[in-house]
Amino acid sequence: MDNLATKKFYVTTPIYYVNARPHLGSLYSTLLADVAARYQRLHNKKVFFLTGTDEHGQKIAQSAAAAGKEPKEFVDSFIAPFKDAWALYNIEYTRFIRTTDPEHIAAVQAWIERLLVSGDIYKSHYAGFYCTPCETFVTEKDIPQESLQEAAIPLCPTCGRVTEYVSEESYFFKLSKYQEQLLDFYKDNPHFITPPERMAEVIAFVQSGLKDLSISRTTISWGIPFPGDKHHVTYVWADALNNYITGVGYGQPHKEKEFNFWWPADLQVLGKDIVRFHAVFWPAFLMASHLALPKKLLVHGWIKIGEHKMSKSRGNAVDPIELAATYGVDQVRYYLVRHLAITQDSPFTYPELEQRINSDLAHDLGNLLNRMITLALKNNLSRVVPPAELSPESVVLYETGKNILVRFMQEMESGYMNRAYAIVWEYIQAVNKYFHVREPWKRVKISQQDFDETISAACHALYTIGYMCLPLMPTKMEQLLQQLGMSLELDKDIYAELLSEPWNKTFVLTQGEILFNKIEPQKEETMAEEVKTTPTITIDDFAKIELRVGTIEDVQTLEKSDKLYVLKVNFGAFGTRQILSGIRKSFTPDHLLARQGIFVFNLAPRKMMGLESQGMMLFAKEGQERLILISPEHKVENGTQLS
Ligand code: ME8
Repeated sequence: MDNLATKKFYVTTPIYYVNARPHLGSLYSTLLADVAARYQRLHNKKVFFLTGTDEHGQKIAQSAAAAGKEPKEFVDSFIAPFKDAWALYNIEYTRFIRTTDPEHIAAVQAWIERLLVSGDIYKSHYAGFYCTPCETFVTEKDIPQESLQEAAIPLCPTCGRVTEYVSEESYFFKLSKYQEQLLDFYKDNPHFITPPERMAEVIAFVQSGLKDLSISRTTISWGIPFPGDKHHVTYVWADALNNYITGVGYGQPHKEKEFNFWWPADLQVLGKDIVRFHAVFWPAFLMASHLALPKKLLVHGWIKIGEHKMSKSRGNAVDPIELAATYGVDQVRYYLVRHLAITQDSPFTYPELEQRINSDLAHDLGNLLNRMITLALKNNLSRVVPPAELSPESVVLYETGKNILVRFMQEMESGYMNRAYAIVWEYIQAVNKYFHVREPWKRVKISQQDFDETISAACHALYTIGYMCLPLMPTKMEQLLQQLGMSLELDKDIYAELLSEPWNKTFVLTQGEILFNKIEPQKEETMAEEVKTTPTITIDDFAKIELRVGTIEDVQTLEKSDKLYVLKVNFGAFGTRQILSGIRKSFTPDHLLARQGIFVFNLAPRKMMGLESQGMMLFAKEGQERLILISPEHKVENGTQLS
């Protein structure tokens, strides 16, 4: 929790190319940054949240020409769609930077001038391949050998599209000079990149040898003019990456104090497609400028539709505006941040989104709040004062809450926001169970005092949950807190307070609107009308099937199949088994990990795609395709048999 030591938090998103409207992928990065920013504000930190748009380069110039517009007019037309989408999703950024902002342009030019003087930028000649969609020079070692042999023009190793050969005078950044310094930095800062697997890729890339980086072009004109040489414009990444410092005042003398306060960034959020630019080029630019390096890069995977990355160019992009209109802003925020695995690629599916809204939000959380308030008010309890003493069950709930809060904060600090919210849901389940066990609807007939105590404990637990979920669902959680009679307190470190305070609050309950309505699942057109049944079997037939509970400890995808997951399932004393399951369309790995399920344990092993499956996982099947995970009501010992 290193960031808690300082009172400021500076977070950035990638700046998005403005050749199309924002889609779910750009929303995802921006949401992660927003949740981090809101979380840190609740720690009473001063927060600067920078996002914006990347507006120069060949790709934008080509898109503008195709649309019959001047580049500036073209890029201007996309600013409102971005700002409107972010406003709709309650993205609370501090500044929206555009790389066409005059102060950014001046600061990038001053940066180049300084590095020309120091010798870190020099003029030479570039001959090689360029990928316009990625706006990147493709170095020889990146080009797959087959691609070199098969065609005169190689394909881009990142996006697989045809590159173009360029041979022109160019300015270079002395990237090679920083190879050792970069490797030392990674060694000294092993947590620089979350997740650590990406760090290994970056180190391998740098170890394989760095070439100097071309940072200017002579054959395009839509870019920042290169200072002192009118034939050149700045290559997009030398322009774009610097937004992270110019956005907080770098190179602007009247903003020197501001810059020194905010820099270095505490968290930079980005997708795995641009990790090399951020983990290699960007630190080297900063080293050359004698500036501190960012504290952490949070590198997330891709949102996929089926097998493909969601992208503007593929035409499979989901529109965040339409999604919010159908499902609600906070519901979409919840689903993306909680259910997409930050560390891996995750499929986006409507059934999964609907299922999460119905089960996690409407059932687990919304219903809990609603049931508790309805019951209290029905029994004339609206002002809930803290009890003189907590019952043993409430003490457990209290202690669990503190423990959950510590684990939640650890995951938030290290960037694993999906895991942090999985932990919050553990607590929501615990509160539901507490309510179920305490049976306040029966208790009220025996002891009013006991009833009041139970309601107070549930209110305190929901209050903690409300603040943990506030960064994720700001509107809904403000409503939740209001129904508990609490107004938002934003001028203190609320998490420190929640951690240290006893349950001593007085709540004033009011019945508000239902927080989350259930979604009527979209009807499957092909759904069979008649109810099918199978012939009856005898009890002896049934006794042949051995069903056991196991915990899923690992989920791997199979390259060759778009349906199968390879699960590692722990059956306790019965060992760990590999089980293949064709459920990729219904669940993300994150949804399955650490969950208990029911398995046919004595099914004869069979081979699928060359791998042995040693059992079968059971699901409830709604309609043609919708699978619902079946778990024991509460955790049981792995290997427990069903009877
Ligand atoms: O690369 N899943 O801009 P860009 C998850 N201008 N995230 C996705 C995504 C997907 N399917 N598609 C896009 C650029 N993203 C440069 C960045 S930064 C100095 C310059 C997100 O518009 C993800 O964060 O292509 C990815 O890195 C970013 O959008 C790329 O946006």
